[in-house]
Amino acid sequence: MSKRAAVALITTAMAVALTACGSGGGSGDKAGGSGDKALTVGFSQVGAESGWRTANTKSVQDAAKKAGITLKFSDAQQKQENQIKAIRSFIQQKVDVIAFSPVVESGWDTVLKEAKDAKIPVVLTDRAVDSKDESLYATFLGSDFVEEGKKAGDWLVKEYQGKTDPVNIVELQGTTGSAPANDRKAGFGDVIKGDAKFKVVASQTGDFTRAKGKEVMQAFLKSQPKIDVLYAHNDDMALGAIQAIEEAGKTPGKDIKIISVDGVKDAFTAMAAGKINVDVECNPLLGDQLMDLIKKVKKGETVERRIKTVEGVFTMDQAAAALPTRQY
Ligand code: GYE
Repeated sequence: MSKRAAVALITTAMAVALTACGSGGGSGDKAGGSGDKALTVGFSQVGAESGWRTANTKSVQDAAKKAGITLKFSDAQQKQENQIKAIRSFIQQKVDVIAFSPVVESGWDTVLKEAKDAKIPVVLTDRAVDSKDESLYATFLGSDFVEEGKKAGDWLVKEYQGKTDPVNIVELQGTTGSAPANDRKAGFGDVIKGDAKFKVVASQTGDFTRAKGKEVMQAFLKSQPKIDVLYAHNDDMALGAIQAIEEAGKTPGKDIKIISVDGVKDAFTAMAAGKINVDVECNPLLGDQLMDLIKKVKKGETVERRIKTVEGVFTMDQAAAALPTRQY
């Protein structure tokens, strides 16, 4: 028998067994054991704006395949209207579960209500929404972005401990209105506000992309007479900014210290070369955990409302050693 035929046989046998056990259960699972039939999941991804995102997309697609889940994948190209359209189309197609990473935090109540009315559970991944009504989604899996911002701030405070001269900081924000941009800014601001020597002299969005990161950094370099530190909300913007700094004849990592977030391989390479001083890790490999959650939610099992990813902080002196084992 071919491997595929054997798998099909086992799957069928399992399905029969599960239907048999499921029929007596009746804990709100309408189709008795339907939780284990092949699920169809609609997944609306933010876009393909960064290395982090590429790794996240691959993780989700690979995990779905591994879990035997049919994934309807839609790329929103960083536009909320595209995500709303995708979610409506998933509702129309009657998918089992909708998962999505909301590009911005606000403005989701209407479409989430539509999913709820259609009895399709929603799982948030990576980014959060600011909806007051928590019944609009089952759970949220992702990083604590405020914490990441705080870690970035903590590094800075330590780096300038005992010094009194003003420290001029420029900030490259992520996509305007997105949870990671809002929270990374807030967490960082919270930590540095305790010491008046830290001054954010310019702060603007670079939309989480290399091209925008470079462009905005060029403008900062022109308008700011003295920049000591760059805080970039992600690696792609930091990498773009490094180009701008080098083209301006300055040395990234020395003349301008760089704090970044994500921890993608390209940034580790730059860090090992002395161009990024510290990188706060944000793990994009959420696929397997997401598929587990989706299955549980579909079965009506109780899941935690908020599941946080565990992450570290890497400094320049650790970069070279850590580089070979980076998975994204
Ligand atoms: O930091 C950035 C990406 O939402 C955590 O989105 C994610 C962020 C990540 O574009 O690189």
